[in-house]
Amino acid sequence: MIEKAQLETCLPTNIKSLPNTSKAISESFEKYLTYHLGRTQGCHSFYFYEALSFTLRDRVVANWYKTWEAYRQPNVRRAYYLSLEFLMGRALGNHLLNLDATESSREAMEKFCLQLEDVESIEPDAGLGNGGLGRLAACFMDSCATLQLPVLGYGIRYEYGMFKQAIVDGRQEERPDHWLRDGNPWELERPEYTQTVKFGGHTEFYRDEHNNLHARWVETNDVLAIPFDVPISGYKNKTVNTLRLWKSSATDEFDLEEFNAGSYTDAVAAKNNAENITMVLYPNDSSENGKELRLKQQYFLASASLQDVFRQWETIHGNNYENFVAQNVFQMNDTHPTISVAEMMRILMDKKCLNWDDAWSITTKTMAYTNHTLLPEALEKWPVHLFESLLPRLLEIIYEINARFMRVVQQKWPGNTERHARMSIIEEGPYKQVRMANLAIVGSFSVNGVAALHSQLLCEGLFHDFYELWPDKFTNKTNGVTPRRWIAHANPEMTELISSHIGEDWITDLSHISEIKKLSAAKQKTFAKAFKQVKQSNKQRLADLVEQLCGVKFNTDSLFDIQVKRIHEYKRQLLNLLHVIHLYIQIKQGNTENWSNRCVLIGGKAAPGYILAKDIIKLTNNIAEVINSDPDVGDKLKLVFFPNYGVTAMEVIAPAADLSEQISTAGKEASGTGNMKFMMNGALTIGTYDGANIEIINEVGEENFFLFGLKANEVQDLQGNYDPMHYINQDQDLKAVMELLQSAHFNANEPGIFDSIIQSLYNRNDPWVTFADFRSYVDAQNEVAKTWQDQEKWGRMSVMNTACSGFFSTDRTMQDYNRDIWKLDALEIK
Ligand code: GPQ
Repeated sequence: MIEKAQLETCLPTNIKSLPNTSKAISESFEKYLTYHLGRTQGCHSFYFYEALSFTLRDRVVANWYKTWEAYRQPNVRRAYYLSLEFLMGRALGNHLLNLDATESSREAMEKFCLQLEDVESIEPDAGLGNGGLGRLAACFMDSCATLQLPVLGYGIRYEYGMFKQAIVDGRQEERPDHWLRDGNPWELERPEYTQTVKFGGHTEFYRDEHNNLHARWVETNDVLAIPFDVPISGYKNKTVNTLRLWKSSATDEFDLEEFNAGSYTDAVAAKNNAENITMVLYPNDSSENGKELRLKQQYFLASASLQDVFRQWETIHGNNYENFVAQNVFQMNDTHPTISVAEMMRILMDKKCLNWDDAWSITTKTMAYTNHTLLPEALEKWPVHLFESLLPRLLEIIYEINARFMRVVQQKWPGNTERHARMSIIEEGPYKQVRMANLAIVGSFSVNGVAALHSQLLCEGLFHDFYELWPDKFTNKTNGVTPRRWIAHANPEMTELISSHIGEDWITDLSHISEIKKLSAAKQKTFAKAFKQVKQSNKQRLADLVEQLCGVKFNTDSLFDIQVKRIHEYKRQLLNLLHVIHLYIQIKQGNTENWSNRCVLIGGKAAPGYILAKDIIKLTNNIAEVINSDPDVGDKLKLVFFPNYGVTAMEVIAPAADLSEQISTAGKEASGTGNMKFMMNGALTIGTYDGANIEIINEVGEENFFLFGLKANEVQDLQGNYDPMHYINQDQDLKAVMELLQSAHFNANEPGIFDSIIQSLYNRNDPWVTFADFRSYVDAQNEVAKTWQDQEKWGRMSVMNTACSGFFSTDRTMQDYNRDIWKLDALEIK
């Protein structure tokens, strides 16, 4: 821990910015490698990456400092993005782009006979998230810095991020992702801002000198929260925002009494409990967890972050909280950090001695909540008994919040006990549970969904009671992705092409990308031709990677048909596989007139405990094995399972896709964001009327989208009457596909291994109604194949997708949040 004593100095507070020339960069690189890292040629290549990263980090530090200074001024309103996940991916290439230092760094590396791309590829992904929700937080951070909005991210510095997926004998095996093993040049430890987080213990009441009653939480087991700051640079501006990640650590107070005399080492070892809190990311996407350690993580993040905000507030404003609401707003990323509502109340009442009403007024004017799913299994509930032992003071506060809230409900709907039970923060039952979504809604001034349909369904369904009570709380904020990472960085050739026609404004205002539609007829023609060449070259890059990872050769003249995302029944990778089997049957039967060759790529991780999802991976690999080794099939059809899909893989995959598979059961995918990355990079989408697909159709037009399947209301109407056999009996193709699957054609030596998959498809209660959409999916795929035959038409549609993707920039999303929720002023850093 850093001691408080400070020496008087006359150090300059105005840190100088460093030049970005290749000379300055190569000198700094060499100095870091030699003197700081103590390495020379022939060392492990990680040190090259580290030396270049330190060099670049030096170039953000001056602006980082200036940004902090600007945000520290009184009257600057700030937002805090609270999230258990930030799926950042790699940092180096992103800063190179933002600092406009790519070319000079490339030159600098060449002086040492190094390729910049090789150095970049050494960086491990910061995999501090599962999927869409975590990646969205990362894109938000990027856009806020580029828009110069005073937004701070608060998260957890997991020692182990999202597991690495190995495929062994066709099955997923999880390998630990020790991403910090060799050190992380992109973080700055700030032990001087360490916070203490309490667990356990009990509440004690006491009276102050004015005879007012207060509570204090005593005899707790305390854990230290140490912040590590990660710089978030804006695109070619001077803003450098901060992502502050907390690491848990034991306090230095050893409870030696608990141990026998002489058990000093045991006492020290017992401190591991504290360090465990931030050890590992829970690898479950859109599903509830219920584990004690997970609740500890959530409270740890909430408590450390809120205390940190109060610490900063008090250095400027002392104990005056009058303007706190005017200058602070917290955005909670799903229910994961929503214990913040109760923690805010605790801090304001127990620590700052405010009364309930004042504390509640501040809390409910500064908290905002984003919901990311309608799936009931993802809605977090925590057993009351867990709260009792772990967070007793917080439970008391939650009970009081609920008691007061139930009086509001009673006033609005007197005697409506069913509604009261539904809206209560406490769920009754065999054992009581705390409903985190209800706590979030009651404690926030704003609740939003992440795409138009999703927000509408929240108001009509899941949160209908609350919507009737507080209609004005609910809004929609359609997701986006950052065009810097997902076009400028991932697809440099397309970037070059677009900028050479319409300039570079589109990179910071993606609505400008539509200008490629307005080029003269002659220019459109040359543009389309070059656009196709870029796609071919990106396809080659992916084909090389696929060959290296899967040992399968993709022909770049084939249609690249891609589905990458977490493996989940609702996302219906199975529907994709049924179609692949259907194509295989067609080939075997010789129905290949006007055939469009296809390379199908499926990738994604399954939660380690989600057995059926893991079976889907195995099935994909088994089908791939049969298809890829069948000489009758050849280039007509290829299938691979892409291992260890993640952010960095997507940077190669999205630019290379011809067809983007967004085929969730309608009403189940809140938004989707992969769909947007593919669209931006010129892929056509085959998709259901779900999530942000609907808005993609609105932008690009139905004629440039392959729409199929039941609508959300039709899916709902079908529940209860769904008869899988009805579809089998009606459809010879589906029948043939299922017969082949059931004949063990793909598991000849492994009898029965796909039985649960098959059963799930035949289940009358199958919530994903896969068979119901089979016919319309295959028809849409036939349309895809037919369109592919007309390469010119495909090319036009492809350009249209890129040209119409302007709405899906997170710059637009952040402007929406800012206009309606955060109300921050952009702050130019001089
Ligand atoms: N999402 Cl609740 C996740 O990635 N993880 C989660 O735990 C929850 C949601 C996704 C959601 O499934 C996608 O449809 C969204 O596009 C994404 O969040 C971002 O909003």
